Amino acid sequence: MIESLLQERRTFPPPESFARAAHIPSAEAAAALRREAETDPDGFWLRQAAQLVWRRPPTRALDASCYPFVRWFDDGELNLTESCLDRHLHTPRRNQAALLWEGEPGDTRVLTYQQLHREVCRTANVLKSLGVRCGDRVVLYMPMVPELVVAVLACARLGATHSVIFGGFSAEAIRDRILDAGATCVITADGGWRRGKIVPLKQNVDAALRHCPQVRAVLVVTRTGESVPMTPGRDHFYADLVRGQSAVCPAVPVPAEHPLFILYTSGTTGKPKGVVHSTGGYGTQVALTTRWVFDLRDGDTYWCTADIGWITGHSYVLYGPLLCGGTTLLYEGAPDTPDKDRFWDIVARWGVTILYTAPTAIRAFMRWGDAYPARHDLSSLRLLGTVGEPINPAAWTWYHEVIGGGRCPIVDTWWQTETGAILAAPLPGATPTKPGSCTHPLPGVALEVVRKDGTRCNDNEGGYLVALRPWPAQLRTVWGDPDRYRQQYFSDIQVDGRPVYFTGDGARRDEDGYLWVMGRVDDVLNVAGHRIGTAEVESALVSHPDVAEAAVVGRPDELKGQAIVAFVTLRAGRTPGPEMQAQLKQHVVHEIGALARPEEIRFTEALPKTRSGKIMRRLLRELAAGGKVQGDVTTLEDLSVLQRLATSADEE
Ligand code: 7RM
Repeated sequence: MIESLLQERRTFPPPESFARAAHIPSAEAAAALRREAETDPDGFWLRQAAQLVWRRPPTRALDASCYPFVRWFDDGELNLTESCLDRHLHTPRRNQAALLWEGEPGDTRVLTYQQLHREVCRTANVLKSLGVRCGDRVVLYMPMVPELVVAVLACARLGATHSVIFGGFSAEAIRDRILDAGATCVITADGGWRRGKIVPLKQNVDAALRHCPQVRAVLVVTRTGESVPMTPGRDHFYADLVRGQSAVCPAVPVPAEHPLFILYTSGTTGKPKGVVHSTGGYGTQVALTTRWVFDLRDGDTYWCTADIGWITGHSYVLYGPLLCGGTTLLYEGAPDTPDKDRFWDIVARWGVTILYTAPTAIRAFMRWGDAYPARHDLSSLRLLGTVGEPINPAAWTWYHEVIGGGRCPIVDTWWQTETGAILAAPLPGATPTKPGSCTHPLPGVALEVVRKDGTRCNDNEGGYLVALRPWPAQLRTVWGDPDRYRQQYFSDIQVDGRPVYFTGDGARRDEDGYLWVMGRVDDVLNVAGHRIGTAEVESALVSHPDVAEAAVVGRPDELKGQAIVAFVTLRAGRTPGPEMQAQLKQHVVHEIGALARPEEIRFTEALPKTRSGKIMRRLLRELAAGGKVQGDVTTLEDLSVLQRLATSADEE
């Protein structure tokens, strides 16, 4: 059992004006959907699937005969790019913006649905000319430019499985992923812009390819114009090949279960874990959740700030909004370039109506201060979203007030690379929100909080977050390693004698049925026999007006089993020191109780994060225990953070 100590009691009902126009406009409408999904799940999901364009519509929903390996819409055939693009070509939407793009230097581009369709077809023809066929794997290592969206869709057009590697990864990481996927073609760029500097993408690809003889072709998009070495016969400039290509390219229909993409995510071992997503099930649930959770509609300017190298970018920058016929904004660069108001400048200039970002970014904005958003008119915003980590109520409140002007619902969306689509979130026109809770599983989704033995937890009893039933967008396997799929996700917990999907997260449900994710169970603290989730102690620390961000870990302690060590980043202009340490310890005691009192508080300029912005508590745990960091640090975003943390500890 994981004890739950912190209680947030405020609730925020959907604003009436928002609810009136929403796709799901009331609690009654939401309840009706839940009932429909519970009483006839197959019918429910088949009706949702019918929102896509199928060459052969499916007649079956779930096939669990090889559970935990599952199939959805098994007898259907489709090409997902027809749902994203072709369906709009004979409607007025063809002249609507599909993509709004802004580069870090300030250059911009807009592509209508018709233009995007043409570019995708031309690029698909280029790939075809390079020998790419249905079922091949293509690796993409690119900056956030329109050509990345085009390249992803061009692969899907041909039935080639794409694997996007985030532009911050090293040559070694690219090599491992190319080899694991067995990719034969790589699409990259000469470079990309990040904080005014060029990221040497092509150079990294060249280094990776020294060990990947099966890669026959490299396509290089020109972004920075820097000269890059080209290997004759293997490397081609995109501009040279796309010139003269036909803007017609028939979409290749594939079975619903065809792998649309592989996305690598860090595992506990060094070997990359290739999460495999399907076409029909993934497309169905991503489209559905975009409509339900973001309430996306005509006229919206939708901005999800994630990089397409992450699942959030796949599902909610690219596929979700395009499947809904929406307008999606892409920004290439950093949030503090040229200044710390870049995001607010973008929101104001493009008139962004829906903004979806991560708690780590929100906490950075809080830390930078209110003056930056205050410079801009943010009144176009109507809905805010968050994803990636538990959001501390303090950061939620800041987001709600300072960015949302108190008028925008916030959707706290819980999901994973493996789930493909959002599984728990408020329906913004129907669900009252509580700061820090992702509220309820979406209709049709069976998330539950259980004990190690599979029995259901009581209200407010912390436990393990599991999915009792399969869902259409779930991962199908780990690429090339089905045993790892079963072992990793289905071997920890059984409910009624049947293995269920374990998310790796700890959570509780409160007395109103609201879900509170308490962090990864690997990170759970154990103080004097009390198992405490990291999220609650961190949340208490961040609710102090001087704290911007906090991460807590356990350090082995003879007396208590573990003692809590807190790593704290202060807001701009606050002074670290013994007095602040005492104050913060007292604050936690006041907010939670003496058992959560940090034994030690360490101030730091920055916390170690993954490249997608999640705090890496494992590294802090090793530091707190007094040792050197031994484990794998390849997913760390900024190595110097670790060095600085290590030196600050030495100085104490
Ligand atoms: C989309 C994404 C997944 C892990 C997940 C959680 C944490 C994500 C929330 C959250 C609390 C949220 N995919 N997480 N969203 N925790 N509230 N709304 O982030 O595969 O990279 O990470 O992220 O621990 O298991 S991911």
